[in-house]
Amino acid sequence: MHSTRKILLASLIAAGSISMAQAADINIGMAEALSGGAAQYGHSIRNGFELAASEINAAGGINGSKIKLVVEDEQGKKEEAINVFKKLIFQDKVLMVFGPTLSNSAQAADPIAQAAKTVAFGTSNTADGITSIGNYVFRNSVTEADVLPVTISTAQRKLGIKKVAVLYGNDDVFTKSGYDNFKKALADLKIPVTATETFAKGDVDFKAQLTKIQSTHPDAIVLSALLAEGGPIMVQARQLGIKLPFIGGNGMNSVKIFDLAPGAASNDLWVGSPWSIDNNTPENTKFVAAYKAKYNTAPDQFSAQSYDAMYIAAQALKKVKLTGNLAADRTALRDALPAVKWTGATGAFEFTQAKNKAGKPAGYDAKQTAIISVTHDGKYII
Ligand code: 1QQ
Repeated sequence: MHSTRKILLASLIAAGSISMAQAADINIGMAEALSGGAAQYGHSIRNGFELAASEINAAGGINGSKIKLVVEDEQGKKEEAINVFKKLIFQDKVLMVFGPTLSNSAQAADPIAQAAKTVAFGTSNTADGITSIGNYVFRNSVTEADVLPVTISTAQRKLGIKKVAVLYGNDDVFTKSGYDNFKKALADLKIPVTATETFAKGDVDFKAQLTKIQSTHPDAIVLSALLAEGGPIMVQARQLGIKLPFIGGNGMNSVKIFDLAPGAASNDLWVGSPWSIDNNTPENTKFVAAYKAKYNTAPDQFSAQSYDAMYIAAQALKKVKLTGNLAADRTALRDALPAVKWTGATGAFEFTQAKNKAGKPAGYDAKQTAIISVTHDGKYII
């Protein structure tokens, strides 16, 4: 080798830029909503993945291989989620796919991954039934079924609510599942419902539903919504003079609510999640600082979930001996995932097996405890 080339090569090796026996990259697909109404969540999710991947790669990668994220925008639409899952799995030949953002899209796209025996790992899918699709479907997002009973009982205890009105989106898998679980939790706690009102994706005027709700004099409004509708709902409620607390699901658990419903409009919103920015464990403190340094803004639970998910996948990958046979490697990764235990930004995490509709073992859900917080002056307070 030419001596100057040799020196250049040696200095690159010394700088850690390349290694003598550089292993192939591990391609991981990411299908998230990066445009459209659900992009409010998708951008945070992408940031979390990219931060974790860059940390893992900087620390030497996975047994010498670097993680390479193959990013696709599924636009928060189920048809697009199907398209990009197909592209990532069959064209890009990724080892596994993270996403999609909404349960609505996951219900449509995850069967593609299941049929192709490729892991689909959701970090923000909380509706019932997603992991019943099959044994290649994983999520680290805690379900509405697990969180909402805790949110309702905490709000009942702390606010002394005796009766509530319910408002929900009836054309989305997540908002409908949230409604089902709210309804069950309210019945279990014997809290009467004064009115049940609905809306659809893309609606902008909620005054008719809110006025009806107001006339039934509830103590709180239980809201199963995504941010695109949930933000305007809170604004219009306050405009109508409704100062009641709102009790929301995962869709309302984002700092974006403070932009969409500015000032006092977003006050008194109760939500549950395993993650809080104020949780000062060493893992979360490190995550929050690294996120702020990289993105110049504070993280939210969506970025915390995706950040942890990348580390969870990395723990499984470290145990897998990749052979280069894609089908075998995809299955080996699936087989290694269920045993992963990880303490990250969202606290201690492990998987729990989900069942399909016939009661047979299927995919894997998150086993984590929710913390309930309430918004006040642009902050979630525990
Ligand atoms: C789901 C959700 C949404 C709030 C994700 C952004 O939890 O669709 O399941």
